[in-house]
Amino acid sequence: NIRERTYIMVKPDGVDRGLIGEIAARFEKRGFKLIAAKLVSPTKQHLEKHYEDLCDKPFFPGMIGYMLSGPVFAMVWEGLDAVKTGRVMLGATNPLQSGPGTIRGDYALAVGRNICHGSDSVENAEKEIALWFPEGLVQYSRSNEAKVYE
Ligand code: YYY
Ligand code: MG
Repeated sequence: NIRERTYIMVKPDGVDRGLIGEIAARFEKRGFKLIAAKLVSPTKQHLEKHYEDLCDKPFFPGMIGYMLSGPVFAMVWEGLDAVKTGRVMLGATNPLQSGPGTIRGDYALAVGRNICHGSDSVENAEKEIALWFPEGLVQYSRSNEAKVYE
């Protein structure tokens, strides 16, 4: 589905380390279409909602604290198999297991400082996009579509 959408977020450590452009550039150059983006300081309640499936995990409080340490850069990217491909581009949750060429494999070392988030299923992507962009997305057509897709 070339209209599949995924929620990609540069976490506070990624923002602080100056990696917003680097991470966005990888999705942009791959051929994905940016349909929403903003720098935002989410509340604790908002982050707890985003990570609600993990609320029983021992690392949850520390992870929420880290996510509150600075602003995040929220993005929605659209394109062929965006959810699965986005996860491949991010790399494994633990950066030590992320291959070179992936975002985490190139820029991170610790699981609790893995610089970026990407939706893990189409269903969760839809939930996350609604949570982070209640104002809606940006509609426009791209002139390069026939070069990106056959
Ligand atoms: O989707 P992904 O970010 O790759 O991993 P999740 O299992 O959804 O965990 C979310 C987030 O929690 C992860 O990116 C870092 C943090 N975390 C952690 O700090 N320690 C762990 N053992 C597992 C996850
Ligand atoms: Mg996850």
